[in-house]
Amino acid sequence: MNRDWIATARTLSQALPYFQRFVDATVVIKLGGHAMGSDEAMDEFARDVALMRQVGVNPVIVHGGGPMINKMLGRLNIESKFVNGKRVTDEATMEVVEMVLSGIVNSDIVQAISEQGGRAVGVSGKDSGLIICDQEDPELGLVGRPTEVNPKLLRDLAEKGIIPVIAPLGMGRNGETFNLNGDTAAGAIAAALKADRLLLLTDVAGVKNAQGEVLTELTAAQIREMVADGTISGGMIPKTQTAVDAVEGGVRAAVILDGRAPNACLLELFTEHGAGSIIRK
Ligand code: X2W
Repeated sequence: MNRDWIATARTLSQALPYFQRFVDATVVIKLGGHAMGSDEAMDEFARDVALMRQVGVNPVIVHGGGPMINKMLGRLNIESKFVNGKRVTDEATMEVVEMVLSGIVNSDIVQAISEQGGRAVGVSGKDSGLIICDQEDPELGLVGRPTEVNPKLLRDLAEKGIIPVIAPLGMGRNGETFNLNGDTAAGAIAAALKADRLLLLTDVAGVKNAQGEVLTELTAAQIREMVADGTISGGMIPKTQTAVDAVEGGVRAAVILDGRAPNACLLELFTEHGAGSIIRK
């Protein structure tokens, strides 16, 4: 018999304890715009998500789409402006953000999961009062800060085996639509669900020490120290902050990992090896 098939069967057999460990687990996955490299990468991500559902995990997908929003704003001659990594969002920008996130990115992910035989439904934080926001900072315009998350819709969908795919928008108390950073939205949803895992898929291998080596296990206290002494800097600051807030808000563990690596989610959940940096309280 071909050795590859023997190896495949062995791999499946070795995954059994991991499948068992994650039966009925809620795993919130943030898929960043930078991690959505190519059609092939999207198909592979979708297959991994469909497989998770098949073995009894309840995956909840929250996506970003910053690069896609930038591209569309460029086509419309609207300037992209960021303050501390967040998009300054006026009304014209908000229209484009909503159009791209809900109309393009969300529906592409839903379609990719459907093509792999999963049952996925696209929603935004505005559906069923999922994410209620206040304005984060007047300087940022229509950028929201989640104040209330109502995850009942997500529980109802999970019970029926349906995978929710969520665009990071929120509704204001006075009928506004707010733009949310994708990581912020994923963290808030994971905390409201008291998720077993929050996987933050990005385009770096994980949290690195001063020597540039990826640290596989970290605590919230260690992250705080590394931010204070400058070892964690730039875009990794909000990402690690999301992870820390999530674990302190009741998520069992958060993982920062490279979404472009092959089968990143499966490697993290279903093998001893794991992937990226796991952060616990
Ligand atoms: C983000 C939403 C998309 C996002 C934006 O407008 O770009 C804010 O900055 P990535 O791909 O995860 O960066 N919202 C407030 O978070 O995309």
